[in-house]
Amino acid sequence: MESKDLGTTQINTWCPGCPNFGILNSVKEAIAELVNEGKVSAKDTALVAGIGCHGKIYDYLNLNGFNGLHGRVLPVCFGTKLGNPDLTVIGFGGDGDTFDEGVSHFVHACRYNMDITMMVHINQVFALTTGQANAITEKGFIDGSTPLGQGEKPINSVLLALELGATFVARGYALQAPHLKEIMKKAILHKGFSYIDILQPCIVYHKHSVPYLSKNAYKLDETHDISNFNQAIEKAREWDYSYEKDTKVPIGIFYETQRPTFESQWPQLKQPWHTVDRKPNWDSITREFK
Ligand SMILES: Cc1ncc(C[n+]2csc(CCOP(=O)(O)OP(=O)(O)O)c2C)c(N)n1
Ligand code: SF4
Repeated sequence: MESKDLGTTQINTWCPGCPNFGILNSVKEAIAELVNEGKVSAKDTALVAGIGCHGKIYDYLNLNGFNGLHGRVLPVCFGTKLGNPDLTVIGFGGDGDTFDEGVSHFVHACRYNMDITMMVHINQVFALTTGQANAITEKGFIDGSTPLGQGEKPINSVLLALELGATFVARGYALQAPHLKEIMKKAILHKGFSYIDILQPCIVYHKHSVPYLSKNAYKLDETHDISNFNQAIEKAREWDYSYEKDTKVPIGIFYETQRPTFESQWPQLKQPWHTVDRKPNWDSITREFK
């Protein structure tokens, strides 16, 4: 398989130069490589997307899936995985989608450790609706909805995922696509809940993040021990999603550990639903009511 086989004929309506193209190319290459390595099957990969600029990725990937409601990527991922645990389930959310409308689902996804991968496009605004501040926007950000400046500090999404117990936590940068692709491959293969925080600066409504991130993003190297939780927390605290100071922004895998997945702990799920014989014997079921 070539990555172009995962493309579609839909007209792409992202702004020319949007870093979402980097995410699209990375995920196509990651999945094509995993298919060629015999590690996943494209036919058994299910894609779930939210509503927003990020959600359009659903139209541009030739995979099965479901484009759901704003903020509800994770519940659809859960249902898909529970319906057929053999599927490789990948969710794409916006930062507003995931940390505003859908934040409670994120909390429980990290706790549950269901075997799914969640990729969140971090552009620090509600981009599709023209750039309002969201839960990851830095304090002081001025736009039409916050003309006097955003008052609250942003959520540190990597730190949140770690504290909530996600078993794979990483950050990628959409403008460093080969590095992002490698993170995606590892996240998809990880058994448990994988979270990737993907820095995806919106070049229309949050354009100051491009020069900042391009200058300050640096790759975690082998001195970072991904099995060390405290080190991961320390790295996550290096950048607080603000732009006041010139702070280094780590990208790469922060943390990976193993613990039982949600689906492995429920005896009812040991036999996947999709293999159950669904031809009920109506006579015996209704006999006592006759
Ligand atoms: C429940 C609900 N609330 C609000 C909206 C309106 N809405 C559509 S897209 C969007 C912004 C999406 O922002 P984000 O999730 O950050 O994704 P981005 O566009 O930045 O990729 C909003 C608020 C909606 N469709 N549904
Ligand atoms: S509005 Fe921003 S996030 Fe949306 S397509 Fe344009 S550049 Fe990308």
